[in-house]
Amino acid sequence: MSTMKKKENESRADIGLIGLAVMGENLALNMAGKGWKVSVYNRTVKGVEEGVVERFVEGRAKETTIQGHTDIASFVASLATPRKIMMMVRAGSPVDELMEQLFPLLDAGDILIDGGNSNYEDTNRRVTLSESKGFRFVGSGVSGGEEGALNGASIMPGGSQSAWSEVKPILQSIAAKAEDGTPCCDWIGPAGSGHFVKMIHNGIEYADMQLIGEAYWLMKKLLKLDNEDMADIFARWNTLKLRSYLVEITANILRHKDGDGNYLLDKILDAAGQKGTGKWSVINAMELGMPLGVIATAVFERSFSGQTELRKEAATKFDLKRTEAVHDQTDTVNDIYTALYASKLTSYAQGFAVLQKASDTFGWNLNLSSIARMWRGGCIIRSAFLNDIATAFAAPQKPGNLLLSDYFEEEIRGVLPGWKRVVTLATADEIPLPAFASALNYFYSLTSPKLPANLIQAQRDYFGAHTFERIDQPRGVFFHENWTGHGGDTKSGSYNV
Ligand code: NBP
Repeated sequence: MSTMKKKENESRADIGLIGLAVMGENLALNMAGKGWKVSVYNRTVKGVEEGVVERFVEGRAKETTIQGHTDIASFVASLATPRKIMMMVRAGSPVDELMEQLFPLLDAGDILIDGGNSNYEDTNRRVTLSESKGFRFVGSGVSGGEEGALNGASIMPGGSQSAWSEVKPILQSIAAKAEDGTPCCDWIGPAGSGHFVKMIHNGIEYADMQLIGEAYWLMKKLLKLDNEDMADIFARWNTLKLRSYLVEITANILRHKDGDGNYLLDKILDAAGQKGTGKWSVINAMELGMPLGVIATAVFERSFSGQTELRKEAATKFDLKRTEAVHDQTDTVNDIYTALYASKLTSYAQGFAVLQKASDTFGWNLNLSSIARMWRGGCIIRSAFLNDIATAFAAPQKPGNLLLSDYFEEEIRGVLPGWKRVVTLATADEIPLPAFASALNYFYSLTSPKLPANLIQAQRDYFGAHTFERIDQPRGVFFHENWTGHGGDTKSGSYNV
């Protein structure tokens, strides 16, 4: 590049950002605050969203150097090469539409970054498409909501490897910093791996929220604690091993009063919504043949919560005694703490096992310890025990399952009695706690050298000639039994899903 061209390039913006909704605006302000020259663009839909760019540049961005563009070509031209363009638009077809508009305006080596919640398979496709045209594509999960976008998010980039050194200084500067000062952003791996990791992050978030909900419900229904008592308990837990953003905000939510002086939480309808990343986590775990029961339970419980009329009707038909028993409050609260800790751990163990399986299946070479470190700050599931998880996965002998690492094996040993007591107590007192129970049952299955699947396989062979392996023969040798005496010897084709 000639000196003149170099100078021209230096005067241009370091990064461009497209999509000025809540995430895009705050990320742009975060970047500008870190000293980067930022250009922004938002499509203008006449009569609907007219003036989005002007409103931002004249409003929140007024005191900054952020340049606004209402024309995509002038936006692209304002960027230093290789161009770095971050898209913060609605996931799905908007990303493809935007890419089609951008492609003719780009030069070889330019980098598109999709920071939205895209499906990782879309990102696989977009990386391949962009690279086939000589461009680079980074699919990056961003977690932390509005607050994280402005003050530091957890950022999970993957895709075109050669883009990492170019985007790393910018992305790491706007990422949250863990307590040891490390940025919560590092390279995840090729193709759609960044979005896959973000998806599992969100799945874990669903499970964390369901488990905290069950802990709250047990204290309310089983122990009849009031909101202030429960807020104190969650606040105390937030100083212990359960220290995390979600536990912290739960204490705040429990104390929050409405305008009339009553607790707002008690007035909120018990019907939880969802946007889909929990569901995607479960679908993908199923595709990979991996158990992800705690997250699946959390997703199904959100669906169930929406069936309010059905639940009301069922409650009138079954007069369950519910919560008549009196339990020692201190002991039971301690047991709920241990059950929440153990169930959370189980959910993380399942989530990380899915990541490992995806890594092996797709050849991503994921670093689970680094992923755990990236989730320590900025994101919704940030928590103290991610330090212990990162350490467990950094061990020279990587555990086959998180719960089997030396540290967590000891932890589970310590909390198992309380975990069992809580599940037993609530079941007997007819209080639903599906995620706690699912987690405990996963642990029981995990630690069972034998399971009743011999019977399932026998049934499959009985009705469908699906064959079985025998314990007295090597693995991989399949047998078929003529169970009824009048079946034939023909076996069904065997395949696994
Ligand atoms: P939204 O997901 O609501 O998306 C709105 C933005 O997308 C607007 O700038 C809109 O432009 C733009 N857009 C749409 Br819709 N269709 C477009 C198209 N065909 N071409 C160009 N632009 C288009 O915004 P958000 O809540 O800020 O989220 C942005 C991304 O980040 C999403 O993928 C989201 O899932 C993800 N995310 C959100 C959060 C959160 O807490 N909100 C957290 C983490 C990740 P317009 O102004 O012209 O309509």
